[in-house]
Amino acid sequence: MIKSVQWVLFLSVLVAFAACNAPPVPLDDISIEKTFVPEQCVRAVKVGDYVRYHYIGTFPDGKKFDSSYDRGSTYNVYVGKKQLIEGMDKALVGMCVNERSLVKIPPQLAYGKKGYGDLIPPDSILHFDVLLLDVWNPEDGVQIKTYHTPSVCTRKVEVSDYVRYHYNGTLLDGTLFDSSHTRMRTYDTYVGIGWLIAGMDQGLLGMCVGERRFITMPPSLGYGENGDGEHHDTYLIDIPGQASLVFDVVLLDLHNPRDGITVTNQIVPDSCTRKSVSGDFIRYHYNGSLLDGTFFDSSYSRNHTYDTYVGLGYVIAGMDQGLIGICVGEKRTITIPPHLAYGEEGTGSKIPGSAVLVFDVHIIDFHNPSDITEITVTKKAEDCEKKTKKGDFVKYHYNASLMDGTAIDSTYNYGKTYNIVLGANQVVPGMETGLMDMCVGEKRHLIIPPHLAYGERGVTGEVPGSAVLVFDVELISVEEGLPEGYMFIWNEDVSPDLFSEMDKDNNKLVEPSEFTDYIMRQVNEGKGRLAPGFDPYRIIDNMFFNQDRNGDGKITEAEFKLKADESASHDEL
Ligand SMILES: *[C@@H]1O[C@H](CO)[C@@H](O)[C@H](O)[C@H]1NC(C)=O
Ligand SMILES: *[C@@H]1O[C@H](CO)[C@@H](O)[C@H](O)[C@H]1NC(C)=O
Ligand SMILES: *[C@@H]1O[C@H](CO)[C@@H](O)[C@H](O)[C@H]1NC(C)=O
Ligand SMILES: *[C@@H]1O[C@H](CO)[C@@H](O)[C@H](O)[C@H]1NC(C)=O
Ligand SMILES: [Ca+2]
Ligand SMILES: [Ca+2]
Repeated sequence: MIKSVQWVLFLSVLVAFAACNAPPVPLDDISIEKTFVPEQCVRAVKVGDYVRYHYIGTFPDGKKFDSSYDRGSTYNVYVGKKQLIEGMDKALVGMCVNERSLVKIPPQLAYGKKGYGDLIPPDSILHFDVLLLDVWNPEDGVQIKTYHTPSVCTRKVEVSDYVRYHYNGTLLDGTLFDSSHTRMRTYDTYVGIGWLIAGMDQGLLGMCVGERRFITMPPSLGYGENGDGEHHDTYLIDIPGQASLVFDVVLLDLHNPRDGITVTNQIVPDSCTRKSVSGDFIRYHYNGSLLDGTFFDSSYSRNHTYDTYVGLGYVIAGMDQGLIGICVGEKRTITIPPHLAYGEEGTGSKIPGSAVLVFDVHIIDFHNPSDITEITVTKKAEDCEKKTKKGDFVKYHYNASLMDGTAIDSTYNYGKTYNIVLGANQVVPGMETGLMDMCVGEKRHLIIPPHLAYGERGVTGEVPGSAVLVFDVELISVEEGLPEGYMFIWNEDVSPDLFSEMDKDNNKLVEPSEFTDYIMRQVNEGKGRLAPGFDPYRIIDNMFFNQDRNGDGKITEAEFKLKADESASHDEL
């Protein structure tokens, strides 16, 4: 054990002796040992390039005479322009960024016989441990390398456009100096009008939303000779002087302040007789997304249409415009620049400032508060003697749906007609109108606005609020009503002896049963008529009640006369 240690020591002394005393091995030329070669070399240094590099200068014995690290900044210089010792000018050519080499330079390619002041003795061989960090050429412009192209690109960035993008900014050696991600928001700016460093102003032009590219620029188009230390609070590191910059950019949004809305992907139904105008009330479904496809909201998620007036400022300006001139059933994509949407502020957590919004809309229905029931006769009656009027008792079939075709109800489901007295508020006002002046056998198509149907509230589970209704009706039968205000009329002259005819048991009182029997008999014999469509017994009870002035359940002859003399009410005999 001991022996071998001595052996090692002895050897090392020998080597040291040789290094000190033997004359240096004469070098004709520089020698380069590459100690690190990066996987990729985008560009090798050429004569005339400008480089930034770190180095440690030592003598062959290891003694350090200089180091850029000690000065805390890279050495920046043109290559091949005799600004460096000849050996260095040679050694740097062909180097790649991030490459590290040990360069040995003989004195004739360094400081020669003279040496350099006190620092470099005459005839010194110099060793430089060099790490190349940056290379550019004064001829360089912006270099753009797109590495992801979106499948659709309807528009490319032009001068004076406003863009939102994410980026990572690195130096050429990969050192990250800034990223929009660290601020967790996009970088939002005008392009091409000097809001950005020149390299970005140029490098963003022609970009599509969704595109990803590397934008590489020389310092003249970046932060120049002095770099940038002013953004200390936002940047991860200061940008050194004379540094090339590489921005990895993904474009998320793009518009021009002069933009209006755009309408695309229109699918207009074949039959469109009416287009929305300002002041209409629209019910529609929508999917909302940002320009890069990020979804932010949908009416479908609420299972409810979005309902609003259009053109009156109830919605964002772009939507107010985009919903004009639209048909029921139409689908369209409305793209809205931020100044017609939520502006520079954005809204909520999902719509960033200056965001362009894309709405895919589907119009379910619309109406105007001044609309009346729209009646279209779809089948005329063969012969029509009488047309329906107020008070008539009508029987009809209907199929009801919403404007988008959703079925709501149909009499065919119940296998029987729907029966009403017209004008008696038994159906919604729009339906009353729709069934007037109609002939038996006639068919009509009715479009009823919500204010003449179920209003803003609708019918839970059946009719949505503010829905326009569509009815196809067929009139099956009509029973003519009595003149307005009458519930019973005589077809013939009234018997002069009415009271005694009613008072069957002759006790000088008309009891309810006597009254009812009598009226029903007149109706059955065709001498009198009750208003159709109502419960006859309720009408008769009502008549009795009117006649029985003192409310004792019996009508006396005096009560009978008194009532007959008045003739103010119609429900009398
Ligand atoms: C920037 O870096 C982040 C985080 O490493 C990465 O998710 C993103 O894709 C990079 N590129 C861009 C253009 O944001
Ligand atoms: C919407 O309707 C679907 C299916 O009927 C249901 O699963 C969902 O919970 C509803 N969403 C809301 C917000 O009501
Ligand atoms: C909204 O998105 C849903 C789900 O992708 C889709 O079914 C619906 O048709 C879309 N609506 C419109 C108006 O584009
Ligand atoms: C209602 O729909 C049924 C079945 O589609 C049809 O046979 C009938 O004619 C329709 N009625 C009206 C009044 O349109
Ligand atoms: Ca009696
Ligand atoms: Ca009485």
